[in-house]
Amino acid sequence: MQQNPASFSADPGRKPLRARFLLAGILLGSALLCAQAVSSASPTLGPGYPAWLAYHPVSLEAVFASAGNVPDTIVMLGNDALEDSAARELALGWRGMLDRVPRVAVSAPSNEIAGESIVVLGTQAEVRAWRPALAGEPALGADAYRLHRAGNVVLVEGGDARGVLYGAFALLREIAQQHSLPALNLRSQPWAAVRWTNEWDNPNGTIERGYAGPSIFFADGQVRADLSRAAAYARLLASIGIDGCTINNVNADAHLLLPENLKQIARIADVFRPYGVRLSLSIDSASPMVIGGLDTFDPGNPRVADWWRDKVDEIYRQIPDFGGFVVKADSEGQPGPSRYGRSPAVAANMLAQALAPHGGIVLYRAFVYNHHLDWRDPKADRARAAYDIFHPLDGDFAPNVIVQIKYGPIDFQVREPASPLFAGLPHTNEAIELQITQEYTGQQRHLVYLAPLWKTILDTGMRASITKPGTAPPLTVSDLVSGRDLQNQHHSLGGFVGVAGVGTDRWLGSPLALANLYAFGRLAWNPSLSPAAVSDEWTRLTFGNDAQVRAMVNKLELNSWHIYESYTGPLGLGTLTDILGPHFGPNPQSAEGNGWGQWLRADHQGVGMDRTVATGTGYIGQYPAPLARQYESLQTCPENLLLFLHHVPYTYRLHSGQTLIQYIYDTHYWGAQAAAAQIPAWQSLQGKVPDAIYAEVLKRLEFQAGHAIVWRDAITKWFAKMSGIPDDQHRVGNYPHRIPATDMTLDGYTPVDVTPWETASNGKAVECTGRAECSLSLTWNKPDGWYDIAVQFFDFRNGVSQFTLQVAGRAADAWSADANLPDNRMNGNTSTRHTIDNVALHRGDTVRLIGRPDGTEPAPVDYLEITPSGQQK
Ligand code: GCW
Repeated sequence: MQQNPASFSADPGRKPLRARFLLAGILLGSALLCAQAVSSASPTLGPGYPAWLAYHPVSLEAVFASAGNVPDTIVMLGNDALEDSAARELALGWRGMLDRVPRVAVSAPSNEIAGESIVVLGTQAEVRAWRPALAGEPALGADAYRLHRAGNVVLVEGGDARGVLYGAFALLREIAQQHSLPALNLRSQPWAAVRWTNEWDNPNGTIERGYAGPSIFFADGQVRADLSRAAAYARLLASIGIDGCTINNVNADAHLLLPENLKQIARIADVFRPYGVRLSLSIDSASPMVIGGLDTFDPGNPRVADWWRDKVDEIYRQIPDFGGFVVKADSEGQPGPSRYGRSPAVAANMLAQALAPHGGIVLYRAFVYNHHLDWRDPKADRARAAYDIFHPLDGDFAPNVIVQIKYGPIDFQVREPASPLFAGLPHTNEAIELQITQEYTGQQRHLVYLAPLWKTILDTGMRASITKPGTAPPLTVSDLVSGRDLQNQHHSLGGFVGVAGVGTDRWLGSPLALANLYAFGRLAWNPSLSPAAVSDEWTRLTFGNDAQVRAMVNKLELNSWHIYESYTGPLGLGTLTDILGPHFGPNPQSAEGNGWGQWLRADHQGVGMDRTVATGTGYIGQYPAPLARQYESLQTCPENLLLFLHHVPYTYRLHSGQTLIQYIYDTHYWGAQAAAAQIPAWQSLQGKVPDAIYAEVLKRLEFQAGHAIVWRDAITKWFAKMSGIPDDQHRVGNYPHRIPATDMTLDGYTPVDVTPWETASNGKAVECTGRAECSLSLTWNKPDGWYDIAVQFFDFRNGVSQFTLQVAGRAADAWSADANLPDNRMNGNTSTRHTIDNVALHRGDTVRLIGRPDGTEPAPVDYLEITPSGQQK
C-alpha cells in the first residue's frame, strides 16, 4: 500500500512549487532504519523495532474530518537540521498513518500555497517573519511548542528549532491517537530544563544493569562503526522531549577522555545532533592521574583545575554542543574528593568552572555513602547519607552544577519514600534520578510499569512555603526539581535523569517495558500527567487504537507494579532481592550482616529499620516537620512505607486488623496468583497485536508467573522461619502436590544443598554431573485424571541443558534450559518453572524426567508439582 517515492515529482495535479524537495532524504542516511521499520505493516521485533513510533494507520475522517483536508505539503520555514528532522518525521508519520506521500518544501512563498492544506513548521521568529498574525502569544520559551490550526494551515511553531521538532512529534501523537485536528490549539512547554538519560555503557560493549543486549554505542573498546541505532535512539528520545544523553557508565572509564576516543565519541554527538539530543559523559574524577600524568586529582589543586579546563576545551572543539559531565565520586569504590579532604562542592565547582564558558553543566550525583557501615551499630543508617553529606553544602554549588538525587534514599527499590535531600537543598539546583532499566524491579523479565512508583515520589509534598506558611500545598518533588524554590521562583536549572540501559535488543528487551522509557520522557516534560494517561498514549502509539488492545494493555501495565511489589518486598522493606548478586531473585538474608546498609533488621520478634527520631537512626528527622511528624508515628505513617521507617513486631495489627506476618503471607500468595492471571489476559490479544510481539511478551509473562512462585515461596518460608508464626491458611511450607527431586528415584542425579535454603525444597536439589544423562522418576499412585505438571529446575546463564518428561515411557514434553538468567548457581536467580498442562496420568504410570547437562550446567532440578488440571498452583 505504500506509494513509491519516485512518483512524488510526477504529480500533475499540483502547482509547481519553488521548493527544495527533501523526500529523497527520507530513505537515506540515519533515517533508513526508521523508514524500514515503519514500512512494515505489522512491526516485527527486528533491529528496526520502532517502539512507539510505529505509525499505524488511522481514520482520516476522525483526524481531519474528511480525507480532502489532509495536508499534502509540509512547509519548512527555516533551514535547520532539527526542522529538517521534524519534516522528515512528519513525512514518515504521513506515510504510515495516513498512507500519504507529502511534499516537503522549504520557504514556499505564501501565494503558492494559498488554498492548499499545508503543515507549516517554524520557530516563532520564522512564523512572525512569514505571517505575523499567525505567531502565538505570549512568546514560547526554549523547547516549547504550539500546535495551531488556522484555516488551511496546521502550524507547528517552536520556541526554538528543538521546539519545532518536539511540536512535530506532538502533532504525530495527536494523529496517532485519532484526535480531531480541526480545532487544534495546543501549547506545551517542558516542566524542567534538564531531561537526560544516563546510559551505563562500558567501552567493551557491556552495560551495567542493562537487560537488553550489548551497547548501541560501543563494542570491543571502540565506538561502533555503525551508529544507525544511536541515531534511531536519539529519534526515540526526541519524540518524548529528552534533550540529553550521557553515553557511558557512571563507573566511568577515564580512557574515554583520551583524544583518539573523543574523536570517536564526537561521531555519536553528530548522530544525536539532528534530534536535539546533547551528548554528555560520565567522568572518573581521578582522570588527571589515570590518563593525565599528574600525581594528584585534588580538585583544590590548580594543576588539576588546569588539566580539566584544557580537557573540556578539547571536548568542545570536537563536540561544540557537548552537554557536560555526570559525576559519581566517593561512591561504591569510585575515587573522589574525600581522598584530599575536599567536599563534593569543591569537586563539582572545579569542573563547573571549566564547563561554564561553553555552557556545559555538571550533574554531581548525591549517591555517596559508606558501603562499609557497621551493621551492629543501631544508629548507623545508609539512608541518611545523601542528606548528611549534601545538606550542609547547600548554597555552595556553582550555578551550573545540579545535584542528581536518586528518588529514594537507598537505591531504586520497589518502593521507597522520596529522598529527604529533595527538601534539603533550597539554594541548590536539583535533578531527580529515576531508573528505567529494571535493576531491582524484575530486570524486564517481570512486567513492571514504573510510572506509578515514580509518581508517588514526584507527588510527595516536601516543603511548605516560607513566605505564606500553611496557605498553599507544599512544594512537591516535581516542583523542586523543576527549579521552583520556596518563593516559587525559578533557579536557573533542574530536571530529570533516567537511567535507561537501552541495548541492541529492541531497546529494552521486553516490548512492554518500553512504556517505562516513554513514561520517563513524558513525565519529565509534564509530571502532572497521570500514569494511566501516559500508558494509554503509549499503548495507542505502539499498538494502534483498537479498544480491546488498549483496555488490556493498560490494565496489564497499570496493575504490574502492585503485583510485583506483592510477591517481592512488602511495606517498604526493599525489594528483598539478592543484593550481593545480580539483584534479581529472592534472597532477603543477603541484606543483613554486611556493610552495604540495606538492612532489614529482621529478628524473631519483628522486622524493619527503626528510623524514628525517638528511638531509631533519626533519619525521619531529615524530612521537613509535617512529613517527619507523619512518618514518626506508627498511626499516621503510610502503611506502604511502614517497614522502611519502623521496626514492627510480626504480631502488629495493620489498619485492616490483619497481623503484619499474615499480611506478608497473603500478599505474596495474591501476588503470585495475579502474576499468573496476566497470561490469559495477554492471550486474549492473540491476533490483535503483531505475532512477534505477542510471542515475546507471552514468553516473558510465563517466566514471570513461574518466578513469582519462586519469590512467593522463598519470602514466605523465610519469614515463617524467622517469625516462628505459621500461615493461618497453612500454605507456607506445605505444598501437597510437590514431589521434591530428592524424594524421587534417582538415576545418576545426586542431591546437593542449595543456598539460600529458601529457594529450593528443603534447601536441596539434584544435579547431574559426570554423566551425559541422568533421570529421576516416580510412580503415580493417585487417581487417574488430567494433571498439570510443573518442573522446577535451575537455568544457568551458561550451558543449555536438555530436559525430557516421559509419562509411561512416552515423551510428554521436551525443552531446553536456554534462558540467559543472571547466575550460574542454584538459587532464586536461576530457579525456573516449566509447565506441561493437561497430562493424562493413570495410577501406576512412571513419570520420569531426563536431564542432559551441558558444560557447567548440570541439568539441576528442584521438584515436580503435579496438580489436577485447572486447580490453583
Ligand atoms: O544501584 C546501584 C547499582 C550499581 C550502580 C550504582 C549507582 C553504576 O547496583 O550497578 O553503579 O547503583 O547508581 O552508581
